[in-house]
Amino acid sequence: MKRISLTQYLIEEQRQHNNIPESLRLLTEVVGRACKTISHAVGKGALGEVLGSAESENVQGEVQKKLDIISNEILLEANEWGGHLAAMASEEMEEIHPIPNRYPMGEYLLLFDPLDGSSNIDVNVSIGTIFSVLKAPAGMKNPTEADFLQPGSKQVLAGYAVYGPQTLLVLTTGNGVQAFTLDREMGAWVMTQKNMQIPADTKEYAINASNARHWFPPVKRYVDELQQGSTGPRDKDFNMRWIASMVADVHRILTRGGIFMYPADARDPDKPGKLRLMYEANPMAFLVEQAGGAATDGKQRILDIQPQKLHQRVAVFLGSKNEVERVTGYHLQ
Ligand code: AHM
Ligand code: MG
Repeated sequence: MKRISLTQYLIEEQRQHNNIPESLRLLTEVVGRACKTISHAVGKGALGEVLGSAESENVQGEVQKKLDIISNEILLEANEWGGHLAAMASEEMEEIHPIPNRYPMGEYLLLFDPLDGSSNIDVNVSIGTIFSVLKAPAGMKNPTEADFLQPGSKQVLAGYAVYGPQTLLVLTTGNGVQAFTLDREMGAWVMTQKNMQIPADTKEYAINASNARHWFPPVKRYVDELQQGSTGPRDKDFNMRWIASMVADVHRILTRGGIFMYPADARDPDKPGKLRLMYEANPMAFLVEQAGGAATDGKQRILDIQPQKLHQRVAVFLGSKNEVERVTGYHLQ
């Protein structure tokens, strides 16, 4: 099989479709390089003394793991000096991070969850990095949080790296979803899946069922029907998977279909779900739609939501189209 590197893919994509300006391509390569460095740190585990908690909390009040902080630093340092970005924002930082004055200011805004699936870090289960790129508003001089508050439909690039048995980089620039595997000997991203497609139907669902008692009626109804299997209204048996790393769950869905749910629930009306809109739900929704799937918050398309805050949370239903439409329909009835 002819090997196509990330660089070659991006250049050919630009030639054929004119959808990846040079600065976006270079920015993508920098993010890919940072993910290689994170993959290396993750792979060292206890030998690199990177496991365990740090003594700090992030903006969401969650205890930070050492690897959360290391990965955040790696992404900031890699992306600061290239001249492609105006500012960055991260799950691990309360405020946005404008590019320091000593470097030229570029035209893009980068958002990331540097290490998603933190609860899996210390137990050697797949974790990942999620990223999203927006264009800075025209005429912007000093970037502020308000410049980031654009709906997900404005993303020009989104993707994730998953650090599992293999390290993969999966991305979209709005022309399908491609996956690259890290060739560890060569240090290169090599394309291994082109145009990933999510089947419209599935027999697999993913939800943290320990929250069942808090679910609202539409989610209860939907999951209850799945669990009745071939003796219930769905007439078929469903299987469940829950990795508790969104990247790994979404990667499975991009590979073989399925529905992923992190609903809002009755616990806290001010906290709709657990996942963050701008650097978790939006990039995943862009990828899933580009692979023929659907992504909603139960009522509307995630990519249409106008963000109010950088760290805003959102309910998430994504994956195989017919299932996402069904559970969304139950919410709208
Ligand atoms: P994190 O960004 O702090 O790691 O939290 C996000 C993760 C997702 O990767 C995953 O889908 C979810 O939290 C798992 O939540 P739970 O602990 O309820 O299973
Ligand atoms: Mg995270």
